[in-house]
Amino acid sequence: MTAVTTGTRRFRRTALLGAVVATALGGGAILAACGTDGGTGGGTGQDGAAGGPARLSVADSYIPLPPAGGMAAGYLTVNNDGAQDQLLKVTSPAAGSVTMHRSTASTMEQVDSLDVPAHGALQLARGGNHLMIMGWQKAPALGDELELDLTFAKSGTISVRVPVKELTYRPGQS
Ligand SMILES: [Cu+2]
Repeated sequence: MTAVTTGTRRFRRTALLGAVVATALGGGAILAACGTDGGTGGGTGQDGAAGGPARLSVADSYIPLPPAGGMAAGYLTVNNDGAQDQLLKVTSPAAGSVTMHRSTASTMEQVDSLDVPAHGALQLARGGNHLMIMGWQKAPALGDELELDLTFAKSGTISVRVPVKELTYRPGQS
């Protein structure tokens, strides 16, 4: 199952990411649009090596239940405790097509890759970057776990089993 992080560590990592993103964007507008569910992220720099390998883990993945057999979104966070990497491709044995989309304030566009920053996180979240999944072999149902295979430039392929959740689900709510 997904890693259970202690509350303290999780909070610290989230706070760190927020500070980094806010600095990079010179403001919180885009963060507010794309990262409002306060996902995890941010490396702590524990291993400190600037040129080492990427060290990726996937957290908070879910697929909101799509309308019968229709297009679904996919959300997850790729945490990186190492050097920069790139998400190049996502496939699933359960679906004919998985594409990566980047959202802007008013539109979205398909992209060929998404950056996973060094000691940071790539977040696919409501209102921001996301996956679009279609061509189901079998219509997903609540409680299903669907495999997604994420291919990265440096880290190879990471397979995750992604739960199908209610349409209104958001990770980390309590
Ligand atoms: Cu999209």
